[in-house]
Amino acid sequence: MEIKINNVTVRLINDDITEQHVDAIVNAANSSLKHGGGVAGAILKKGGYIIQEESDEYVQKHGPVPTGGVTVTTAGNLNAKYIIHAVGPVWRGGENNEEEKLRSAIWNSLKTACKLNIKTIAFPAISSGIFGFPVDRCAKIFKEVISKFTSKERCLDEIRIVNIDSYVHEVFVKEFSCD
Ligand code: AR6
Repeated sequence: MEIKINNVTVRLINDDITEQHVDAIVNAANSSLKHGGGVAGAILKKGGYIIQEESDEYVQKHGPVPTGGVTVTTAGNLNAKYIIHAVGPVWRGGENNEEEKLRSAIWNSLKTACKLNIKTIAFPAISSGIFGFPVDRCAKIFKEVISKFTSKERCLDEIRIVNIDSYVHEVFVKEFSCD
């Protein structure tokens, strides 16, 4: 599915995010940047251990990345220039600012992409896997943040949201299809 939001192309793709050819791939990371399963595991497997090494160096120097925050490493063997590691919230029932923290993780990723002067970015559905964030709320928040961001900043040409799981993909398609 492809739509325009404030003149930016938004593409929803049912695929492995590590197969994308974009300037930056966003990782669904944890605060200690210990890349385990899900998207993080796939990025490490295909991108190479250099991504974990750079992540470890960052944490040693600056400490853990706060929830809602991001940091950047190179992308190793992936078809991208950068990995933007975004730390989404663990879902704990919704009363712990989870939605706000997910908004920050997406917003900070977009802001970082603009600072890096890049044009295309691919997002996973941050927090909606191992971290248990409800998929429909996650899709709503993505749409809301992308709309708000692109109404202010014109730096990006294309934003992709890529999910390997066809159910999650369909939930996003439904959300982005309605006004
Ligand atoms: N490509 C595209 N989407 C994927 C892929 C892939 N290769 N793999 C999973 N998804 P998750 P989180 C989807 O668990 O919930 C790791 O251990 C998946 O269907 O990767 O933020 C980290 O190190 C789901 O919709 O991220 C953290 O500790 C979405 O991507 C923790 O998991 C996000 O799932 C982060 O958990």
